[in-house]
Amino acid sequence: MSYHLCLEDEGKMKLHQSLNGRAGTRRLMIAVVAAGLVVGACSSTAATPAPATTAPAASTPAVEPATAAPTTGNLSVTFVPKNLGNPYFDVSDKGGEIAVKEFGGTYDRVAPTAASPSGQVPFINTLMQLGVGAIVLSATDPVALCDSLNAARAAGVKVVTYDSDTNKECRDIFVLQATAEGIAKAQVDIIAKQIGDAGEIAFCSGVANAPTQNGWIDLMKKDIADNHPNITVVDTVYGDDVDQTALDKVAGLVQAYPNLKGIVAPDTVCIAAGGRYLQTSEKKGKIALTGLGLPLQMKPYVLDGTVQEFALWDPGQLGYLASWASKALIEGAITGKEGDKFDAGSLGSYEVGADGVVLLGPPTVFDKDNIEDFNF
Ligand code: RAM
Repeated sequence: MSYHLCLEDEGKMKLHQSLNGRAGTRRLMIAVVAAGLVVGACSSTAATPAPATTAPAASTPAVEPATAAPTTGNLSVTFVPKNLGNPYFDVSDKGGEIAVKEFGGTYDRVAPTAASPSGQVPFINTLMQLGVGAIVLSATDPVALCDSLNAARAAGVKVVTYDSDTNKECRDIFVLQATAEGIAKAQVDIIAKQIGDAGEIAFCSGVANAPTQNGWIDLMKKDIADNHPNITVVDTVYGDDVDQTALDKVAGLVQAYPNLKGIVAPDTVCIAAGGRYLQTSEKKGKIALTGLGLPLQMKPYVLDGTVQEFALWDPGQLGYLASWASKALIEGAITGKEGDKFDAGSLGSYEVGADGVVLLGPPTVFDKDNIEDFNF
């Protein structure tokens, strides 16, 4: 079996730097070759995602684990977002990098170009072999990454999920952006207000198996069923966190449902693509678009009236908090149990809640009055 490990230039360079900077380099390179992994430049056809639930067996390199030694003090933190090229993760991971620099650790970032579990697994396995101190990961699937993550944890790597969680047995801590109920309610309230609490709506999300986004969609459907009897959800589509795919999915919704009143995109990629589509469409102002977006990306659509309101937390703070959580785990200051407290730099002190969840804070709603106040 052969897998192509597709890294953008920056990720490729950094991974090579890490490889070259460590004693285990030679062993790892051999392992990568032995496992059939090809580390190379990205092309549009390079990453061929396997079925979502299939973790590639070949990605467990046959070498002795790089870290039998305790990880205390190994402040090398590598972020693994769902994919590269997603502006949301550029912002969140920049926050993570700032934190790592503040506490004097080493920051790295690697991810597949296409958001999928089969894309993330080889990176997790490689990072385990490198013996990083912590992996900070946004999960594309709740279970498909678990074998790799738990192997890494058994080898001494701390695992923090941020943005999108795995099952709780597969990580030490999940840094949650805002409560699922709060995120879901904010979006339903906005769409209900904008369409007069009646009519057809559809969801446009990112990756089909993304646990956190699917949780929000379930909560939104329940809220609509319970509290908004005149709103009908006609469809849910997935843009895979790829701008062009998301744009095509929005166009498809508009064509398929002539009476569509609203689109809720709990996904920064799809709401931005939706704004771009509607901006020049005859449906501008007729189909309400809301969801979760980055203020800088959404600003043109808000200022020209394509979009009235949407929500989000500060992704930079999310990454920042996740890095500080990983530091506390690496140093053994916390284990991830409920009640554990840790220092999060300029964000202050945080406490671990039930199921190893650390909550960042409430989401913000953006409109034309405040959109220019934000720089992410
Ligand atoms: C996209 C990603 C991310 C999600 C945001 C809202 O950028 O899918 O995981 O949290 O949208």
